[in-house]
Amino acid sequence: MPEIKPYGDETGDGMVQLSFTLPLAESERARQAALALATKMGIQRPQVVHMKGMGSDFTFFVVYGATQHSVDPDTLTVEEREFPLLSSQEVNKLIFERLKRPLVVIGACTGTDAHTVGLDAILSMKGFAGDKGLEYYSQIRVVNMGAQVTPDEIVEVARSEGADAVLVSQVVTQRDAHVLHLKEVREALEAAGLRRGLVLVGGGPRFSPEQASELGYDRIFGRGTKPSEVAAYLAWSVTHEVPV
Ligand code: B12
Repeated sequence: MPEIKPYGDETGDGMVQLSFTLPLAESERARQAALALATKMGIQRPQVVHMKGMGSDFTFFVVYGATQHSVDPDTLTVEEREFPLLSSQEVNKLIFERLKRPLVVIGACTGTDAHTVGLDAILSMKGFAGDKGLEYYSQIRVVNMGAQVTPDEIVEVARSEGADAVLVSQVVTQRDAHVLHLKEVREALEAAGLRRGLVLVGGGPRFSPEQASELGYDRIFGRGTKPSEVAAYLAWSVTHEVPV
Protein backbone atom coordinates (compact mmCIF):
# COMPACT_ATOMS: atom_id res chain seq x y z
CA MET A 1 0.00 0.00 0.00
CA PRO A 2 1.37 3.50 -0.79
CA GLU A 3 1.96 6.10 1.94
CA ILE A 4 -1.32 7.72 2.96
CA LYS A 5 -2.19 11.14 4.37
CA PRO A 6 -5.30 12.37 6.18
CA TYR A 7 -8.29 13.31 4.03
CA GLY A 8 -10.01 16.67 4.58
CA ASP A 9 -11.48 18.33 1.50
CA GLU A 10 -9.69 16.17 -1.09
CA THR A 11 -7.53 13.03 -1.16
CA GLY A 12 -4.06 13.51 0.29
CA ASP A 13 -4.51 17.12 1.42
CA GLY A 14 -3.33 16.10 4.91
CA MET A 15 -5.98 18.10 6.77
CA VAL A 16 -6.19 17.35 10.52
CA GLN A 17 -8.02 18.84 13.48
CA LEU A 18 -6.30 19.35 16.82
CA SER A 19 -7.90 20.32 20.11
CA PHE A 20 -6.05 21.62 23.16
CA THR A 21 -6.31 24.05 26.05
CA LEU A 22 -3.80 26.84 26.77
CA PRO A 23 -3.33 28.43 30.19
CA LEU A 24 -4.25 31.89 28.84
CA ALA A 25 -7.41 33.99 29.13
CA GLU A 26 -9.47 34.10 25.91
CA SER A 27 -7.96 36.91 23.81
CA GLU A 28 -6.31 37.68 20.47
CA ARG A 29 -2.93 36.86 22.10
CA ALA A 30 -4.27 33.44 23.08
CA ARG A 31 -5.50 32.84 19.48
CA GLN A 32 -2.07 33.81 18.08
CA ALA A 33 -0.39 31.52 20.65
CA ALA A 34 -2.53 28.60 19.46
CA LEU A 35 -1.58 29.31 15.82
CA ALA A 36 2.12 29.62 16.70
CA LEU A 37 2.00 26.35 18.62
CA ALA A 38 0.31 24.55 15.71
CA THR A 39 2.95 25.93 13.32
CA LYS A 40 5.72 24.67 15.61
CA MET A 41 4.00 21.26 15.54
CA GLY A 42 4.46 21.27 11.75
CA ILE A 43 0.83 22.07 10.90
CA GLN A 44 0.66 24.10 7.71
CA ARG A 45 -1.93 26.85 7.08
CA PRO A 46 -3.41 26.47 10.61
CA GLN A 47 -6.77 28.10 11.34
CA VAL A 48 -8.43 28.46 14.74
CA VAL A 49 -11.93 27.16 13.99
CA HIS A 50 -13.10 27.20 17.61
CA MET A 51 -11.95 29.19 20.64
CA LYS A 52 -13.72 29.23 24.01
CA GLY A 53 -12.66 30.62 27.36
CA MET A 54 -12.67 28.03 30.18
CA GLY A 55 -12.99 30.12 33.32
CA SER A 56 -10.84 33.25 33.50
CA ASP A 57 -7.40 31.71 32.91
CA PHE A 58 -7.78 29.02 30.23
CA THR A 59 -8.89 28.85 26.59
CA PHE A 60 -9.93 25.77 24.63
CA PHE A 61 -9.04 25.63 20.90
CA VAL A 62 -9.80 23.57 17.86
CA VAL A 63 -7.23 24.15 15.12
CA TYR A 64 -7.58 22.92 11.52
CA GLY A 65 -4.56 22.63 9.20
CA ALA A 66 -2.44 20.36 7.01
CA THR A 67 0.19 17.87 8.11
CA GLN A 68 3.00 17.05 5.71
CA HIS A 69 3.50 13.62 7.22
CA SER A 70 2.27 10.36 5.76
CA VAL A 71 2.20 6.74 6.86
CA ASP A 72 2.47 3.33 5.21
CA PRO A 73 0.10 1.01 7.14
CA ASP A 74 1.82 -2.09 5.73
CA THR A 75 5.08 -1.30 7.53
CA LEU A 76 3.45 -1.33 10.98
CA THR A 77 3.66 -4.21 13.44
CA VAL A 78 0.14 -4.68 14.74
CA GLU A 79 -0.79 -6.96 17.61
CA GLU A 80 -3.94 -8.85 16.71
CA ARG A 81 -6.55 -9.66 19.34
CA GLU A 82 -5.30 -12.87 20.99
CA PHE A 83 -8.76 -14.34 21.62
CA PRO A 84 -11.71 -15.04 19.28
CA LEU A 85 -14.97 -13.11 19.58
CA LEU A 86 -17.75 -15.51 20.62
CA SER A 87 -21.53 -15.42 20.86
CA SER A 88 -23.12 -15.56 24.33
CA GLN A 89 -24.05 -19.22 23.70
CA GLU A 90 -20.45 -20.06 22.80
CA VAL A 91 -19.16 -18.23 25.90
CA ASN A 92 -21.58 -20.12 28.18
CA LYS A 93 -20.70 -23.46 26.55
CA LEU A 94 -16.94 -22.90 26.87
CA ILE A 95 -17.20 -21.98 30.56
CA PHE A 96 -19.56 -24.86 31.28
CA GLU A 97 -17.28 -27.40 29.57
CA ARG A 98 -14.12 -26.10 31.20
CA LEU A 99 -15.22 -25.20 34.73
CA LYS A 100 -18.42 -27.24 35.16
CA ARG A 101 -19.74 -24.29 37.17
CA PRO A 102 -20.33 -20.55 36.59
CA LEU A 103 -17.31 -18.27 36.28
CA VAL A 104 -17.20 -15.84 39.22
CA VAL A 105 -16.37 -12.25 38.30
CA ILE A 106 -15.70 -9.45 40.80
CA GLY A 107 -15.88 -5.88 39.45
CA ALA A 108 -14.93 -2.63 41.18
CA CYS A 109 -13.92 0.97 40.61
CA THR A 110 -10.91 1.59 42.83
CA GLY A 111 -9.11 4.59 44.30
CA THR A 112 -11.22 7.71 44.68
CA ASP A 113 -12.98 6.98 41.42
CA ALA A 114 -16.78 7.33 41.48
CA HIS A 115 -17.25 6.79 37.74
CA THR A 116 -19.27 3.59 37.70
CA VAL A 117 -20.95 3.96 34.30
CA GLY A 118 -18.11 2.24 32.42
CA LEU A 119 -17.91 -0.72 34.79
CA ASP A 120 -21.70 -1.04 34.86
CA ALA A 121 -21.70 -1.00 31.04
CA ILE A 122 -19.54 -4.13 31.11
CA LEU A 123 -21.20 -5.89 34.06
CA SER A 124 -24.87 -5.00 34.20
CA MET A 125 -27.63 -6.86 32.36
CA LYS A 126 -28.48 -3.76 30.29
CA GLY A 127 -24.94 -3.63 28.89
CA PHE A 128 -23.62 -1.14 26.37
CA ALA A 129 -23.95 -0.29 22.66
CA GLY A 130 -26.50 -3.01 21.99
CA ASP A 131 -24.46 -5.65 23.83
CA LYS A 132 -25.74 -7.32 26.98
CA GLY A 133 -23.43 -7.13 30.04
CA LEU A 134 -21.83 -10.07 31.83
CA GLU A 135 -24.87 -10.50 34.13
CA TYR A 136 -26.76 -11.70 31.04
CA TYR A 137 -24.53 -14.78 30.68
CA SER A 138 -25.96 -17.82 32.45
CA GLN A 139 -22.45 -19.16 33.13
CA ILE A 140 -21.06 -15.93 34.62
CA ARG A 141 -21.82 -14.87 38.20
CA VAL A 142 -21.14 -11.17 38.74
CA VAL A 143 -20.37 -9.39 42.01
CA ASN A 144 -20.38 -5.65 41.30
CA MET A 145 -18.72 -3.86 44.23
CA GLY A 146 -19.37 -0.36 42.86
CA ALA A 147 -17.29 2.78 43.39
CA GLN A 148 -14.31 3.79 45.54
CA VAL A 149 -13.49 0.22 46.57
CA THR A 150 -10.12 -0.22 48.29
CA PRO A 151 -7.63 -2.92 47.22
CA ASP A 152 -8.13 -4.67 50.58
CA GLU A 153 -11.91 -4.81 50.06
CA ILE A 154 -11.36 -6.31 46.61
CA VAL A 155 -9.03 -8.93 48.12
CA GLU A 156 -11.57 -9.79 50.81
CA VAL A 157 -14.45 -10.26 48.37
CA ALA A 158 -12.28 -12.06 45.79
CA ARG A 159 -11.41 -14.56 48.52
CA SER A 160 -14.89 -14.97 50.03
CA GLU A 161 -16.59 -15.30 46.62
CA GLY A 162 -13.91 -17.58 45.15
CA ALA A 163 -13.32 -15.22 42.22
CA ASP A 164 -12.04 -16.54 38.91
CA ALA A 165 -11.63 -13.01 37.55
CA VAL A 166 -11.25 -9.53 39.00
CA LEU A 167 -12.23 -6.56 36.84
CA VAL A 168 -10.91 -3.17 37.91
CA SER A 169 -12.12 0.13 36.46
CA GLN A 170 -10.37 3.50 36.53
CA VAL A 171 -11.85 6.43 34.65
CA VAL A 172 -10.70 9.59 36.36
CA THR A 173 -6.97 10.30 36.48
CA GLN A 174 -4.54 13.00 37.49
CA ARG A 175 -0.78 12.50 37.13
CA ASP A 176 -1.26 8.85 36.13
CA ALA A 177 -3.27 7.99 39.26
CA HIS A 178 -5.17 5.42 37.18
CA VAL A 179 -1.93 3.48 36.62
CA LEU A 180 -1.00 3.65 40.31
CA HIS A 181 -4.44 2.49 41.46
CA LEU A 182 -4.48 -0.51 39.15
CA LYS A 183 -1.03 -1.51 40.37
CA GLU A 184 -2.17 -1.23 44.00
CA VAL A 185 -4.97 -3.74 43.38
CA ARG A 186 -2.57 -6.16 41.68
CA GLU A 187 -0.06 -5.84 44.54
CA ALA A 188 -2.78 -6.43 47.18
CA LEU A 189 -3.91 -9.59 45.36
CA GLU A 190 -0.31 -10.78 45.12
CA ALA A 191 0.33 -10.07 48.82
CA ALA A 192 -2.78 -12.09 49.70
CA GLY A 193 -1.57 -15.00 47.54
CA LEU A 194 -4.59 -14.71 45.25
CA ARG A 195 -2.98 -13.54 42.00
CA ARG A 196 -2.01 -16.99 40.67
CA GLY A 197 -4.87 -18.60 38.79
CA LEU A 198 -6.88 -15.37 38.82
CA VAL A 199 -7.70 -13.53 35.59
CA LEU A 200 -6.91 -9.89 36.32
CA VAL A 201 -8.47 -7.37 33.95
CA GLY A 202 -8.29 -3.57 34.01
CA GLY A 203 -10.23 -1.04 32.00
CA GLY A 204 -11.08 2.58 31.39
CA PRO A 205 -10.85 5.29 28.75
CA ARG A 206 -7.24 6.25 29.56
CA PHE A 207 -5.87 2.73 29.06
CA SER A 208 -4.78 0.79 25.99
CA PRO A 209 -4.19 -2.98 25.70
CA GLU A 210 -0.40 -2.53 25.34
CA GLN A 211 -0.23 -1.46 29.01
CA ALA A 212 -1.13 -4.92 30.35
CA SER A 213 2.41 -6.18 30.97
CA GLU A 214 3.61 -2.88 32.49
CA LEU A 215 0.68 -3.03 34.94
CA GLY A 216 1.02 -6.75 35.63
CA TYR A 217 -2.50 -7.42 34.34
CA ASP A 218 -3.61 -10.23 32.06
CA ARG A 219 -5.62 -7.89 29.86
CA ILE A 220 -6.46 -4.21 29.63
CA PHE A 221 -9.52 -2.87 27.79
CA GLY A 222 -9.83 0.75 26.71
CA ARG A 223 -12.40 3.24 25.44
CA GLY A 224 -15.45 1.82 23.65
CA THR A 225 -15.02 -1.76 24.92
CA LYS A 226 -18.10 -3.94 24.40
CA PRO A 227 -19.18 -6.39 27.12
CA SER A 228 -19.18 -9.28 24.63
CA GLU A 229 -15.44 -8.74 24.05
CA VAL A 230 -14.82 -9.03 27.79
CA ALA A 231 -17.04 -12.12 28.07
CA ALA A 232 -15.20 -13.76 25.15
CA TYR A 233 -11.85 -12.90 26.69
CA LEU A 234 -12.81 -14.36 30.07
CA ALA A 235 -14.14 -17.58 28.51
CA TRP A 236 -11.03 -17.88 26.36
CA SER A 237 -8.67 -17.18 29.26
CA VAL A 238 -10.09 -19.90 31.51
CA THR A 239 -9.43 -22.39 28.74
CA HIS A 240 -5.78 -21.29 28.50
CA GLU A 241 -2.83 -21.06 30.81
CA VAL A 242 -3.00 -17.54 32.24
CA PRO A 243 0.47 -16.04 32.74
CA VAL A 244 1.16 -14.72 36.25
C1 B12 B 1 -20.70 10.82 34.06
C2 B12 B 1 -19.43 11.53 34.52
C3 B12 B 1 -19.32 11.81 35.90
C4 B12 B 1 -20.36 11.35 36.90
C5 B12 B 1 -20.10 9.87 37.24
C6 B12 B 1 -21.38 9.13 37.58
C7 B12 B 1 -21.16 7.66 37.65
N1 B12 B 1 -21.91 7.03 38.51
O1 B12 B 1 -20.32 7.09 36.94
C8 B12 B 1 -20.06 12.32 38.11
C9 B12 B 1 -20.92 13.54 37.97
C10 B12 B 1 -20.22 11.72 39.48
C11 B12 B 1 -18.61 12.70 37.81
C12 B12 B 1 -17.76 13.21 38.77
C13 B12 B 1 -16.46 13.65 38.50
N2 B12 B 1 -15.86 13.70 37.29
CO1 B12 B 1 -16.64 12.93 35.66
N3 B12 B 1 -17.29 12.49 33.99
C14 B12 B 1 -18.40 11.91 33.60
C15 B12 B 1 -18.44 11.83 32.06
C16 B12 B 1 -19.35 12.98 31.57
C17 B12 B 1 -18.91 10.54 31.44
C18 B12 B 1 -18.18 9.28 31.89
C19 B12 B 1 -18.97 8.10 31.42
O2 B12 B 1 -19.90 7.68 32.07
N4 B12 B 1 -18.66 7.57 30.21
C20 B12 B 1 -19.43 6.49 29.59
C21 B12 B 1 -18.77 5.11 29.86
C22 B12 B 1 -19.63 4.01 29.23
O3 B12 B 1 -17.50 5.14 29.23
P1 B12 B 1 -16.16 4.70 29.98
O4 B12 B 1 -16.19 5.13 31.39
O5 B12 B 1 -15.01 5.12 29.14
O6 B12 B 1 -16.22 3.11 29.99
C23 B12 B 1 -16.00 2.33 28.84
C24 B12 B 1 -14.54 1.93 28.66
O7 B12 B 1 -13.60 2.84 29.15
C25 B12 B 1 -14.47 0.57 29.29
N5 B12 B 1 -14.24 0.41 30.72
C26 B12 B 1 -14.33 1.29 31.73
N6 B12 B 1 -14.04 0.69 32.89
C27 B12 B 1 -13.77 -0.60 32.60
C28 B12 B 1 -13.39 -1.66 33.43
C29 B12 B 1 -13.16 -2.91 32.86
C30 B12 B 1 -12.75 -4.04 33.73
C31 B12 B 1 -13.30 -3.09 31.46
C32 B12 B 1 -13.05 -4.41 30.88
C33 B12 B 1 -13.67 -2.02 30.64
C34 B12 B 1 -13.90 -0.80 31.22
O8 B12 B 1 -15.73 0.01 28.99
C35 B12 B 1 -16.73 1.02 29.02
C36 B12 B 1 -17.71 0.71 27.88
O9 B12 B 1 -17.07 0.82 26.65
C37 B12 B 1 -16.92 12.10 31.70
C38 B12 B 1 -16.68 12.85 30.39
C39 B12 B 1 -16.85 11.97 29.21
N7 B12 B 1 -17.62 12.42 28.25
O10 B12 B 1 -16.29 10.87 29.17
C40 B12 B 1 -16.44 12.92 32.90
C41 B12 B 1 -14.99 12.80 33.33
C42 B12 B 1 -14.56 11.34 33.34
N8 B12 B 1 -15.05 13.30 34.71
C43 B12 B 1 -14.02 14.03 35.04
C44 B12 B 1 -13.83 14.64 36.30
C45 B12 B 1 -12.62 15.57 36.43
C46 B12 B 1 -14.71 14.43 37.37
C47 B12 B 1 -14.59 15.03 38.77
C48 B12 B 1 -13.17 15.03 39.37
C49 B12 B 1 -15.20 16.44 38.71
C50 B12 B 1 -15.06 17.23 39.99
N9 B12 B 1 -14.16 18.21 39.97
O11 B12 B 1 -15.71 16.92 40.94
C51 B12 B 1 -15.56 14.13 39.58
C52 B12 B 1 -14.79 12.96 40.21
C53 B12 B 1 -15.65 12.16 41.10
C54 B12 B 1 -14.90 10.94 41.57
N10 B12 B 1 -14.65 10.85 42.85
O12 B12 B 1 -14.56 10.08 40.76
C55 B12 B 1 -13.02 14.13 33.91
C56 B12 B 1 -11.81 13.24 34.14
C57 B12 B 1 -10.54 13.91 33.68
C58 B12 B 1 -9.33 13.16 34.15
N11 B12 B 1 -8.26 13.86 34.35
O13 B12 B 1 -9.34 11.99 34.30
C59 B12 B 1 -13.92 13.75 32.68
C60 B12 B 1 -13.16 13.09 31.51
C61 B12 B 1 -14.58 15.08 32.21
C62 B12 B 1 -13.57 16.06 31.67
N12 B12 B 1 -13.38 16.14 30.36
O14 B12 B 1 -12.95 16.77 32.39
N13 B12 B 1 -18.30 12.48 36.50
